[in-house]
Amino acid sequence: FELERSLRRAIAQEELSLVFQPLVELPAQRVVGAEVLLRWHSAEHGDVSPVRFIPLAEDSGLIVPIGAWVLHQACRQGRLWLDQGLPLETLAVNLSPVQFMHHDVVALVREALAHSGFPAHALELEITEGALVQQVARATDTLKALCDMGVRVSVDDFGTGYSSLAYLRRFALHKLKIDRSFMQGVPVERAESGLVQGILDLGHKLGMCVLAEGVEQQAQLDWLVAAGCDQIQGYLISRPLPAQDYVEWWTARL
Ligand code: G
Ligand code: G
Ligand code: MN
Ligand code: NA
Repeated sequence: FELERSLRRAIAQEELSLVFQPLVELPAQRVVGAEVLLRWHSAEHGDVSPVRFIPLAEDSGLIVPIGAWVLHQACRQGRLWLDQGLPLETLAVNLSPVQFMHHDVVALVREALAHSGFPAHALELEITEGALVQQVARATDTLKALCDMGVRVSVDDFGTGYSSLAYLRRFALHKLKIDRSFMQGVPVERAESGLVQGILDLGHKLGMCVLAEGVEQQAQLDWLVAAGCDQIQGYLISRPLPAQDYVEWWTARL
């Protein structure tokens, strides 16, 4: 409750910030962009993990203004990087299921793109499986509208939800992001490696891009290259970085 009161003031107090984790294309390890992740440094509570405050924001409705702030801020940052000549192809922003199901996400995205001048084709929205299957008709309309705008949508934490696979065919989805929990057994565990290979094949058969999250070891990267994985992200490449550090890290690799 105390935490919720602080969170309510976090935007106005400028306690929220964004960090950026590089997305890398295989096999060349070319940087294509970043996933945007939210950070909160509270005056009263210090650094609070999104694992704690995102659920709180969802329960209290604060996710609506916070989610809007993240999207606007991310698009503004992306526009600045494009203006600096950085070859940004993908800026991936997480959307809460609460936002996706109960609010006009299409209007929000249109506004953020218009205000910032960030191109729709460089924006990717990450949603979890659960958000897609609760209100199928509504989700279909939302995804269709986003797709018509040129915005891509990816499935975050793929493989951990309770949904059927049927939705993959029904919806216009660009990318599967294999949850990082699957990566722990790669390449040593046969069963887990088999699961990852299966998801790669499934995604590719459906014409989707497949990204592996949570890549921490060179042996995992080598295995993923051989398995035909399209993109990776994880501590092996880089931790999520503040904007300035991200640009320096990226520039050094160009
Ligand atoms: O960055 P970190 O690994 O601490 O994030 C933990 C969780 O918080 C992840 O599940 C991530 O998707 C979620 N998260 C981080 N930033 C955002 C955000 O901007 N919006 C939403 N909805 N979730 C976020
Ligand atoms: O749920 P989502 O995929 O949005 O969560 C992303 C979260 O995963 C971020 O909070 C980020 O800090 C974390 N993360 C990113 N790369 C790694 C990694 O290589 N290992 C682990 N353990 N966590 C990671
Ligand atoms: Mn994500
Ligand atoms: Na994930």
